[in-house]
Amino acid sequence: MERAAEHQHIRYNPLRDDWVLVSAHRMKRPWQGQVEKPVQEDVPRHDPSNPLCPGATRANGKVNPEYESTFVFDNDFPALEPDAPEPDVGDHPLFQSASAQGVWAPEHWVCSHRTSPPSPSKVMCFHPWSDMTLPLMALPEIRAVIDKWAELAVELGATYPWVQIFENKGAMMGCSNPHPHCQVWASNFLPNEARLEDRTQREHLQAHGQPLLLEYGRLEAQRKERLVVENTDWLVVVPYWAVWPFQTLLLPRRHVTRLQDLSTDERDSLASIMKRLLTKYDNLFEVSFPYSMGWHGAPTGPHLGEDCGHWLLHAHYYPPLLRSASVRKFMVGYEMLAQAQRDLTPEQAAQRLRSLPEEHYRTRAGATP
Ligand code: H2U
Ligand code: ZN
Repeated sequence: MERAAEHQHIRYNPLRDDWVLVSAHRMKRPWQGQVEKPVQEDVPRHDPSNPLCPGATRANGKVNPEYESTFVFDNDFPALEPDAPEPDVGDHPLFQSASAQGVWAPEHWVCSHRTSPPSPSKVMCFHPWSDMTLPLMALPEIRAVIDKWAELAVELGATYPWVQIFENKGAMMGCSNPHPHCQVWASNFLPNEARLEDRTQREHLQAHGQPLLLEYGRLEAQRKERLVVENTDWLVVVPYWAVWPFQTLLLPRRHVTRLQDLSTDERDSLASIMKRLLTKYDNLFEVSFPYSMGWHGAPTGPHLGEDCGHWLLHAHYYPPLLRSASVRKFMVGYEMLAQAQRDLTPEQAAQRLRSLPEEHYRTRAGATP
């Protein structure tokens, strides 16, 4: 891979069936572009006017309980509602639309003693403190987050075909509230990314007899050059086809297709590997590292009874930062009009992340926590 670090080339992403241009030599160019404002790290631990805090009043007038671990509530400004009216289907193939609501088999919620379907848009607070983030949380606290994710995947996945769990971390990624939280959006349709990954994984299994990501993870575990962290159940790599500078892919070693199928041990080891990865991320530029992350697993709802063996559960981490806490990668010009392009190679990014300490810079001796 020596030559890859010096010469431009394109790499294939089998999960998205597209290509990325790698032009590592561009890292040497001077930067006179946008520099982000320093990230504000002095968030108050409790702010009664923050609607995500324990005991605070939300926009709809509801008061949050004095929660001590995770706390889930229905999004007061949901992008998806269970009872949206049917749209006009369109009068021409070039003007198509379709329903974007929950598909409700009433027997599901009647059987589970519900009188109405669960809201498909949830907010989940990770911790009662606003100045906490996942890498700073204790392992049992992260484990509680994982258990709650799995619970929501079961609850909403009982009928919704796709349950998207995602975290936008940091103002740079559009996060509107510093309190540690994620969102869950469930839909009656497979969103584009899900549809694409369903097709590519299905085709790979048919053509090669092995699930795409299971085969990929095993190869990366042997090759090691893109490995960031690993343990008995999980590995994290900067994927061969990564687009964002420090993008990573979190993969289980076992053929598990959904979050809710993880064993107790796998949940504990997931908490551990998340803490190690996110600590390295924060240590890279000594800043609370912004990213968007999310889980992808086999579709649910009506797909629960189908063979989804082509899927492997995984999480994507997409951080925007490139060369410092203040210089980010932009997906503009060539990326919007031609295809994704990256500067440093995935191997160089993995090497940098691998070499970082696993002790968080804010808790190191002498640091002010
Ligand atoms: P983001 O910062 O990732 O957007 O998450 C905050 C979410 O919290 C956002 O989706 C919701 C917003 O709609 N929210 C409420 O549901 N109620 C409130 O009172 C404030 C914020
Ligand atoms: Zn995916």
